[in-house]
Amino acid sequence: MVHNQTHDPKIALATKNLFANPCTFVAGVSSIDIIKQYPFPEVAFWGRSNVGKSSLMNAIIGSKIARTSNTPGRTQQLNFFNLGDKLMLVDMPGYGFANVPLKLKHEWEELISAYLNERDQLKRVFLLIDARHGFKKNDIEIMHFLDEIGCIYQILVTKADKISLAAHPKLKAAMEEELLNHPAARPEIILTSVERKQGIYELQQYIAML
Ligand SMILES: Nc1nc2c(ncn2[C@@H]2O[C@H](COP(=O)(O)OP(=O)(O)O)[C@@H](O)[C@H]2O)c(=O)[nH]1
Ligand SMILES: [Mg+2]
Repeated sequence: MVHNQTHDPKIALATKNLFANPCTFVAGVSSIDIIKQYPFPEVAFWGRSNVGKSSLMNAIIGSKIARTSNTPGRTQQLNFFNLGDKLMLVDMPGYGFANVPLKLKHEWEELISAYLNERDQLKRVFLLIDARHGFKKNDIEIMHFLDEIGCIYQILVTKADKISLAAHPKLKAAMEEELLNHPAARPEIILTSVERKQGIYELQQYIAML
């Protein structure tokens, strides 16, 4: 949202420089043991399947990432994308197939748990929420899990174009109220739409400032 954008020329330049870098697919890993340690910071994108993770990552990177991000079979891996040896973007496996309560029992859930608990480079988890649905039960479960392990996360609303502009403040207010129950959540919410290119630059700035 425009009002959250900063016009500080230093931040604008840092943002421009960071996202001018080429982005390359590094690896998809399914075991914590084979996750290489890279010296640069990481941000991870998480959310229900189909929430718009790949689309949003593509939007902030440009089209350079698109070819590899959505390859079938990589859905239960952590996918690492290297942005110019400056930053690693991590595409996490989506959750919420059917309405099964989340139990961290499957192999890939253990992978996620180990990754979130142990990864020193991880600077921020972005938790994506579909504007049409708001927080679902399994989103709340994930948030409690992140609170428990003390993993700082930031809510990004996706597909903001799918609800009316008039509904934006109401959605935000309801979500902000829920966030009061979540100590590891950053209080601010960024509304995004890949369709309308809304919130993309704001998110780039946020990442550059990390
Ligand atoms: N209208 C609209 N559709 C979107 C937006 N972002 C993603 N989508 C659509 O949502 C679907 C799932 O997106 P995808 O990025 O594959 O979700 P992922 O499973 O979380 O990686 C695709 O059909 C996208 O085109 C958006 O901002 N607006
Ligand atoms: Mg995807």
